[in-house]
Amino acid sequence: MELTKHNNLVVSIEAAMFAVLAFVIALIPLDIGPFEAELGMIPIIILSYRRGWKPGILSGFLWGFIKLALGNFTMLSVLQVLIEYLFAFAVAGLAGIAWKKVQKEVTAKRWRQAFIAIAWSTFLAVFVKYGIHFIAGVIYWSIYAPEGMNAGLYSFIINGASGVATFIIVGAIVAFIIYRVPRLIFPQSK
Ligand code: 218
Repeated sequence: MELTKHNNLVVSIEAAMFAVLAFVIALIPLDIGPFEAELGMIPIIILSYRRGWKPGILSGFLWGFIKLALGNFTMLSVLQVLIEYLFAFAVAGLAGIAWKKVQKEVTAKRWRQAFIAIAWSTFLAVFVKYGIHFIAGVIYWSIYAPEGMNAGLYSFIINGASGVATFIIVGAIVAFIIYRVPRLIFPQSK
């Protein structure tokens, strides 16, 4: 097989494998009522530093697709499901916009710089994902708001707290994993 085709195939297979890993890791019950920390973002973000944002987005999309295929989701409307389980999961791969930077700093063992790049790019991915859940929350989830509470405030509290918890936990674990096993983000070329 032509080398670029072979490489694309390897990248797609990795995207699928990391999506399965994300699904499995996210089965760890970290939800407290309506609050959550989305641990499944860990493998998607690591893949996005390994292969870039496009494979990262593909992997996030596949993760959402697996959740839908296995019935691991809450449906309030068809559009809500598409927005919250395909679009919002795909954007986890956005962290990959820092992939060259993260790879460069890790190669040079400039850990402080590497952690800064991991922090802002993980923040970006989490912020956009929970921004989408916030909007979906205002539109679709207000029926669950306590009596008299404004839909926007309710969604902001739920998704804001979940986003902050996700950023802190996922960011710290991704940084720790890359620090301990840097070769995870460097594909072996043959
Ligand atoms: C106010 C509110 N409650 C629940 C949801 C749904 N939501 C929030 C965060 C993450 C996810 C993906 C599955 O973990 C979902 C479906 C919301 N948007 N807003």
